Amino acid sequence: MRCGAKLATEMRSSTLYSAAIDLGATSGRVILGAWSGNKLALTEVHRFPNTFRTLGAHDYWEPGTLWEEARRGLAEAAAALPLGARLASVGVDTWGVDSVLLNDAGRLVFPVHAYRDARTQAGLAQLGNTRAALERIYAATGIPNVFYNTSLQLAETVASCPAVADLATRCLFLPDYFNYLLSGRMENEISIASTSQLLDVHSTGWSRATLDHFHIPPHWLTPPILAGTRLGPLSGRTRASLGAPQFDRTEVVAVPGHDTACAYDAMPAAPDGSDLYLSSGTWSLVGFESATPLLGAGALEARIANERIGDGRYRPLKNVIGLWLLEGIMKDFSARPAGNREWSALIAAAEKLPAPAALLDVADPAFANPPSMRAAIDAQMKRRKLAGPKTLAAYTRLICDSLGRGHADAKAAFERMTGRAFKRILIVGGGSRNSLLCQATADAAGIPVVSFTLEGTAVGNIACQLIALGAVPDIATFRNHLGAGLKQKTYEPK
Ligand code: LFR
Repeated sequence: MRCGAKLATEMRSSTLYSAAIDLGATSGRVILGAWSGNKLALTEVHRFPNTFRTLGAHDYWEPGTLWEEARRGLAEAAAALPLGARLASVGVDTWGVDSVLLNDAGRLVFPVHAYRDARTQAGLAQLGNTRAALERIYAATGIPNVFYNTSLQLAETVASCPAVADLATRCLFLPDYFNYLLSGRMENEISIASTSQLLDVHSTGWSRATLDHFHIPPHWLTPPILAGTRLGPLSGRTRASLGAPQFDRTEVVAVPGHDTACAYDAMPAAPDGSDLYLSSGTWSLVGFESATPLLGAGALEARIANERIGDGRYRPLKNVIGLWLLEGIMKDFSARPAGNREWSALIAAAEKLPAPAALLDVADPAFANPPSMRAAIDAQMKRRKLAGPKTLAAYTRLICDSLGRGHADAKAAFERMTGRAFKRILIVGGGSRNSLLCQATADAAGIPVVSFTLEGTAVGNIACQLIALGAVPDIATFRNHLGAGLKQKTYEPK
């Protein structure tokens, strides 16, 4: 949606302030963006840790805590504005797949499970063992059978608590839910909807056959909106709770609700499509943009997820386990580097070690949510009759080299299937600061890795708001402006 040309001109001439609420599985942040003279300046106004809580046999998020932190961040954003300035807009993105069930009055009718909850394991195995159903569902949704899929989660909810089918009238994904709290509007946004394994891969609607397969009430979901839709001003309640005049005309914009979609939007990629994208954080998401999905037996075998860009096009990607491995190992060594200096020292120590004789099989399902990551890695090494690492630096080396190989395998699979030849891998996210990981990826893939000092997800989130407000014409123009001022580092393959 665009606002009038007059307003757009007015906005271009002065600074426009937008806030990104970016919720990650291990940390959340609120970032204030100031857009002026075709340049985006970011200020991180609030950062907080996030974690799921285990209660009995299950894992849950705390939506109340997340909302509280989001509101605190908005208050900080208002406090950071220059005198007299106002916040033009706000947008929310989160990790994928997790959802809330509500009634028409917007009340939560079921606890919010976290995607690493083992409750989907039985459903995962069942679908994995039913080839015909697996093929049908992949052909319908373009999403492979992964333990965290919303499809498996909602199927388990309905099977274990059948009464929920009557209690709940709506299913909103997490960013949709926060958009609802902010604006009062219940909508499903397409990029986050596409992580569910319930969206029809050939249209922008839901796959009825897939909903039926998982016994999910179809009325829980409404036709997804595209990213960039303006949801309206902050609701009276939210506006009142924030109190400050800076929020008087703040608009809620449905940005790409999926953090990975936001991160991809921020990639200053070559317009000819020759760059492969790597969003590297808790997960490694390797993919590219495409007008068409990648389907068929080869794509299913390679576990390619045809997630959607906010405008409805495709982001075929492979999800490699990511730095979750390293986060897990840190817990086992209770030696988490305190700051950037300590991180650099650990990476430098790992870089000095000889390359490991054999790499991890990063697709091992045992790595999904183990009680001890070190024990899970050791068990795999033992099973394969390999000597395991002993020190934190040695684990770090093994993990980074193995992820590099995983990234390169994803590239090879995409090239095989599309006939494309990627020339560079662009990396954003926490992993872009990890020189060991960047070099390992370049070495394994045989092409340069270009890392950007860029809060990719927040930048993509804000880019969508700027486009919705009419301050920037489209994402290609935004990337052009962004690329001009970015610091980058290139890792050549050795
Ligand atoms: C990254 C991410 C991935 C998704 C995983 C689980 O934060 O959104 O894209 O596959 O979380 O939802």
